[in-house]
Amino acid sequence: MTAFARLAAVLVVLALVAPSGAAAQEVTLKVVSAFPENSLYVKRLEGWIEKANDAGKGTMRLTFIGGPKAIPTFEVGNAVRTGVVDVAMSTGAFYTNVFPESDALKLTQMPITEQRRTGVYEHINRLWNQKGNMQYLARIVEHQPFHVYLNKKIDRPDLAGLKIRVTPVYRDFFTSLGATVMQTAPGEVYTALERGVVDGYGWPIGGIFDANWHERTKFRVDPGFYDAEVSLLVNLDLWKRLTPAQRDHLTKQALAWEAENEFWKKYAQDETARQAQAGIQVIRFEGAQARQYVERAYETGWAGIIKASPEHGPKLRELFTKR
Ligand code: 173
Repeated sequence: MTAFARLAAVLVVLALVAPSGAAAQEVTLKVVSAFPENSLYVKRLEGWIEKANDAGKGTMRLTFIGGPKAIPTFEVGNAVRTGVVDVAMSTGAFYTNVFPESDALKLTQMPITEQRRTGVYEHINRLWNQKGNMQYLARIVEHQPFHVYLNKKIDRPDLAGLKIRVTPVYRDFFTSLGATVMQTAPGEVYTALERGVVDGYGWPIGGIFDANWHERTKFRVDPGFYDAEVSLLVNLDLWKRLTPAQRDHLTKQALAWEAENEFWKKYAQDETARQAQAGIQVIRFEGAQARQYVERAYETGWAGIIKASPEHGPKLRELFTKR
């Protein structure tokens, strides 16, 4: 062998055993969920991770660490901010302790596709970068209005004398309707109902069967209000460290999942029917009363956001409100 051939052979071996090119690196990311393991959200997350890993061999591997048993619901935001985890599935209401604007995502009145087209997504992501040290990767739940679920009957929009389980999503609205509110993570709702600690709870149209809350639910109040948001968040330092190929892969996979959001429209219909079948009665406000109820939800919701963030709240309201 010539010296040149020997050198070439050595280089080939080196390239095989010690890949130095970024393209050859597989990075492993830790993923957590702020929602319980038994939720449909987590089932869909696990399915997504499997697909992303199949497509990402040699580029990126996502490992699911767990739900609130691994990191408590209201700690997940800080875990992403500090890089204790790399990726989280959560909702803004669960990380207002990181920055209060997070809870405003419930108030978006246009689909995420439109948010991306019109620059609203860009605005959100910049704020999430700055205030949360997070990349706002994708919104993977929408078309899911929130409702009040009750075990005591009401005949007008008045929750006086009732104790209602909340998160920040519902706090200002339900308080303005006279409720006494008690915050819990989703994982504590069943026990609170079982013990009669609460007379009802806020939750989207879908999901009350996941942990058998339907067994402890007599009424749903219509109409719904806002739009449930669940999103994928990535620690920003990690995001910046990824190679372009890794970022592209993660973005592509997240967008593919986000593109499935039509799913939630059918799911809302199915869950409505399932609730009726389970004997859950509907308390329905009609006409002007229904309109005022929803208006009040947005008024009190935005008042809460703007009070917490006079700096960013008004702009978010402008961007998120359908004209
Ligand atoms: O826990 C909640 O009621 C809540 O805030 C929420 C937010 C988004 C989806 C589902 C629940």
